[in-house]
Amino acid sequence: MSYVDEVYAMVVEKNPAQPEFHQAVKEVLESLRVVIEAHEDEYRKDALLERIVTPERQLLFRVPWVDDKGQVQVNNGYRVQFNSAIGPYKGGLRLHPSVNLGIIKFLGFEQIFKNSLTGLPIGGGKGGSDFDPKGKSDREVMAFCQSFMTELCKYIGADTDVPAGDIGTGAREIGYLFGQYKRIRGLYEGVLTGKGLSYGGSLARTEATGYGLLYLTNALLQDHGQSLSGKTVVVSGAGNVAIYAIQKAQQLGANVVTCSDSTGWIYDKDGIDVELLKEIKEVKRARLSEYAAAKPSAEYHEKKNGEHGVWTVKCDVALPCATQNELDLDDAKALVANGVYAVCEGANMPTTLEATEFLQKSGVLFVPGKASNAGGVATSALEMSQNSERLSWSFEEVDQKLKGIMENIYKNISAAAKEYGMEGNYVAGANIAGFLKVADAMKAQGIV
Ligand code: NDP
Ligand code: 2IT
Repeated sequence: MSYVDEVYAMVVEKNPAQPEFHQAVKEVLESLRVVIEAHEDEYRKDALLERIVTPERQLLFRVPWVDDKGQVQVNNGYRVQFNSAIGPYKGGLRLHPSVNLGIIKFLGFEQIFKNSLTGLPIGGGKGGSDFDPKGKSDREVMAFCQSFMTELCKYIGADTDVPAGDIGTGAREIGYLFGQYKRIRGLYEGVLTGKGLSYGGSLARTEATGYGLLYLTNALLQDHGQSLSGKTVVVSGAGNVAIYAIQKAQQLGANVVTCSDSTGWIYDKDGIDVELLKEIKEVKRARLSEYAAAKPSAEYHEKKNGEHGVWTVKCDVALPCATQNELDLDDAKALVANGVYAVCEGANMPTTLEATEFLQKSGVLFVPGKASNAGGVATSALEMSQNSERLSWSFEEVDQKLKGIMENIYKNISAAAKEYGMEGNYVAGANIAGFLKVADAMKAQGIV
């Protein structure tokens, strides 16, 4: 058996019941096959692959908190410190009932290569909890965040591990987490990113993942002699990534006709009204059905099992920005039948392996999340730089740097794919380019 196949079999055996983690590892290892085979003896002797698929440290902890009725609730807390070869662990905290160790490991593993692609000195990590902020009062969310940080604060710090937002963790949660860290550790430092602007946050971090996705998509289209102007775009999700992806796509001249949440989806032929969407999702924390109630041009479709939602809408560009495995083979077939030109992932691993393969074989330009959604974590790294030098840069300065980073990522993944004989395969390009830097740093640092 080849080294790549052996390591994948080992991952499946040693990490039972973690299908998302297996999926993420499989995608990366398949892409690396050509690189590994060229240096198989050296990598095997150093157990490089075994080390890269094994987290440096996994923290699992109890998070007890008291709800508004006086009842004690208990959630699971996680932080997986996956790889620190190129910098302190960096990655978000997900708060969603579906969170388990396998999900956090898949996200942490992806983060290693994504962070490497940014060109900035950040290692890979991820954390979170099965706590569901939906429907909770602000006090309940604060109680949870304080309890979560009371344990987590022992293991993180501005130079060791710097968490941030992800699904269910936005500005409110980051504020409560930061307050508790400062209170217990007595340190005013950049231990979290995505902070509010009044206490060390960076301008443009809120917009960064969505804007970055569009900067990369724009670079991709330009490289193929196209532009976003006049293109029809479908977006899934209605959270942080989706909202600012829609906004930037519109600024670049596209017509964005869909968005979705966990209960249903919107088709608005006149184009999504971002201000209305922000009011419903960021301020009222309400359901998308309210969008259609407020805007006559919009249709609301309740989510049903087996229904393919936004992917059935005819479009030129599709941007999945909600969650993992939200775009399956049937969705990919529907997109191709409707003539889709490019799919760029805003979420982490939103496209199944079968769907990815089908899109690529059908000639659709496909960019994986670890490249196209890296603008969020890249801007987090810019927030860390600003915190270290105790300065704040202007919106324009951060936004310009973000744009440069995304264009550079596109250039690098494109060049890596070409160099290894897979021109246009951006999955391979992203995995190879991300891996080579981490592997080089791991080799230089010896067996640790
Ligand atoms: P948010 O919590 O702000 O928004 C998530 C959106 O996706 C919401 O509209 C939510 O619906 C929907 N959603 C979440 N889970 C499900 C599900 N199981 N089924 C259907 N819909 C779902 O999260 P973000 O926008 O921050 O994150 C979206 C994706 O982008 C995730 O994959 C995340 O890992 C990734 N990402 C985020 C970055 C960031 O900086 N925030 C950076 C890079 C990647 P509802 O409104 O009903 O909750
Ligand atoms: O998936 C991601 O890259 C994020 N959720 C952002 C991580 C970060 O540290 O900003």
